Amino acid sequence: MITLAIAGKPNCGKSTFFRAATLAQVEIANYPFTTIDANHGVAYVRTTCPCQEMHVPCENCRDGVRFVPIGLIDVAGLVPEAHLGRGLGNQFLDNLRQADAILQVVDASGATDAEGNPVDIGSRDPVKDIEFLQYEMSMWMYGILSRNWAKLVRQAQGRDFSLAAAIAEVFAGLGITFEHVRDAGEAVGVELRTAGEEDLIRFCRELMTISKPMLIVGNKADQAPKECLERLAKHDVVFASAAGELALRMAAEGKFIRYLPGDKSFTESPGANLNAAQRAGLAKVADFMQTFGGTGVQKALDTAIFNLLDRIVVFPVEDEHKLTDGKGRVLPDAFLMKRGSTPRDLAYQVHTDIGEGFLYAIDAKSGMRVKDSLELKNGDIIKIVSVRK
Ligand SMILES: Nc1nc2c(ncn2[C@@H]2O[C@H](COP(=O)(O)OP(=O)(O)OP(=O)(O)O)[C@@H](O)[C@H]2O)c(=O)[nH]1
Ligand SMILES: [Mg+2]
Repeated sequence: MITLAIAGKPNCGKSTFFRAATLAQVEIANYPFTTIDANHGVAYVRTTCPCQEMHVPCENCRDGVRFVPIGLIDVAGLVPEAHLGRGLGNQFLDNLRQADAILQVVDASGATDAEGNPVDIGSRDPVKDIEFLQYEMSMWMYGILSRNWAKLVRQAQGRDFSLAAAIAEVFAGLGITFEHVRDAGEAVGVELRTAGEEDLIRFCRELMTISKPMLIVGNKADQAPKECLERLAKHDVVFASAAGELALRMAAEGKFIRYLPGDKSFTESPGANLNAAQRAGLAKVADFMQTFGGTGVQKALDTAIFNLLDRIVVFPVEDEHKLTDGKGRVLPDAFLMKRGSTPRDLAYQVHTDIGEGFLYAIDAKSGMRVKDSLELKNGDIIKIVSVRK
């Protein structure tokens, strides 16, 4: 499953974000290192279900809103110099290796210092929190590279041996490929074989950026002073109130309100017995949503998957008329495919056997057989015809 990791300094609201997105019971508290072991859960990205457009009855969406599962990891807090073992050290950087992309949560309200200790709201410049994670991750990679460097260079003296291929092998566990290494090498523009420490650090930074895309989430925006918001807004940031989203998700679970994650507003359920404190809390969240166009949590997840990782949603079916699978379930699956994928890629994603036996595909919306080279579009419903089942 495509997976995002939530990373950032301690106490910025990572677990609150995680809990809001997964409703898993994880610990939240206003001090650093509340989370020690990474939490793994399932979150969802939001898309339009094609059932309404196609006029078919569907049990896999909510009023035409479809939620597609992704993996989410809540990583322990990282402090400056984590790569040297400070704070909880390196093992948490290791957690990030399983992720396709990273949500970097920063405390937009400037209410926590570099180490995550509570300070007065607005007293820490939140922009300072952006830089350090990328630095820590690059330095961590550099540490791995430099430990292996002498051996790699020695090996690369043999003929027909590519240093880039060997570097890719060292970082294979991080999902780094030969192409990533080649592109990063080209971007820094130095001959790696003879590169010095500074160039290798720059190379690692480039490699990190290419292989682990990051989205910055400006959390606690609900209590952020205007100045902090303005400073952060100069960067590419999704503002959020994870605490607000959590309150809404719990209220919706309890049927007090009608709210789907990612909605721009919510409504109170008729007859909901809210007390004054609950009502005041929800009113605050409503204000925030009005200013920011929602709580930002769903937006962050969607932006990471659809923009950063460039995915589209495709619905495979077995019956192109009823839009069902073999068991008669309407639009049972939704796949997050890389943009540019073809029907054959989809066939492989459904099952290797189906991919290997791929004959052709039918676009259920048009009812037409489509070319092998067709680029799938977001929202496509595709029947795969394969010699294998
Ligand atoms: N105002 C406000 N407070 C928040 C928000 N999100 C989290 N908090 C508070 O920030 C504190 C830290 O939240 P956690 O979710 O435990 O933070 P964390 O990043 O997981 O912390 P560590 O596990 O210690 O690294 C708690 O007191 C939360 O209630 C938010 O969106 N707005
Ligand atoms: Mg935590």
